[in-house]
Amino acid sequence: HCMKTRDLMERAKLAKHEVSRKIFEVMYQKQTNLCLSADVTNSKELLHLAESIGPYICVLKTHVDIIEDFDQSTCRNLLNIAHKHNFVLFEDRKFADIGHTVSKQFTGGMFRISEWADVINAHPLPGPGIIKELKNANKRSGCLLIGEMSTNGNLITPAYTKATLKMAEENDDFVIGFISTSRISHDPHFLHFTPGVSLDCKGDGKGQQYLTPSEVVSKRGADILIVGRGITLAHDPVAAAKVYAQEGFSGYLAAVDV
Ligand code: S5P
Repeated sequence: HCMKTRDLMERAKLAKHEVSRKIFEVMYQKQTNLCLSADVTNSKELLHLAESIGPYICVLKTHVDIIEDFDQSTCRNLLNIAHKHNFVLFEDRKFADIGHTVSKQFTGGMFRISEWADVINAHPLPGPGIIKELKNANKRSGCLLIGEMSTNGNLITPAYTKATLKMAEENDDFVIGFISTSRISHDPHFLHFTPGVSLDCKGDGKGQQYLTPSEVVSKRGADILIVGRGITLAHDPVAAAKVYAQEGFSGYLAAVDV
């Protein structure tokens, strides 16, 4: 049983959502569990990162609301690159409001996230209404619940994380996993994405706390490592991405289930 959940094609079969199935398949096909957090502030830089680092990632994570020159062509181009290099798009909007509001934030405004994002995320803080309304707005995207955060002094408690798991289990036709810093569920169909990953830094002086790729994958049980500045600010981002991808995936294969 121990190695079973490390078997990506096995997990793809167990997936309850089209998007998690796709992610497991991409991880298997490309032998990578790296998610690039492409936190840059203009479209050209974003598309350049997607094009150059695309071959080494399974997921590209965006914060579209920090892009100064955003328009719908940014998303169209990003979708084309995602298709070409076989990765999925994750908009890290962290929905956290009442159902009525989040459904508008998800589908409308300038960003029309539901039209292009394969993966979105939400804080479970407001209660199950947030999940229900996001799902009603567009169930083709898969949702990650934020069950833990990487930042120093965050207010999340073990009871909150446990309640997050329950909410995920009750909505597992839409919730595909978690943002977390440890393994929240032993159910192999749920994905665990872990941010706060760096090979060089322990923190950023602004609350972010870092662990290494092997720590998050081997010790914390992450499926996918989220790396931002460790790659984007590296002297050679492509070379850095290759190192993170290699460390992350070898750690994933070697890890026993935690
Ligand atoms: O708890 C969290 C959750 C997230 S999604 N801590 C995080 O750092 N993130 C995101 O991961 C954050 O918004 C940023 O986009 C990325 C980490 O970036 P880095 O540059 O610190 O690697």
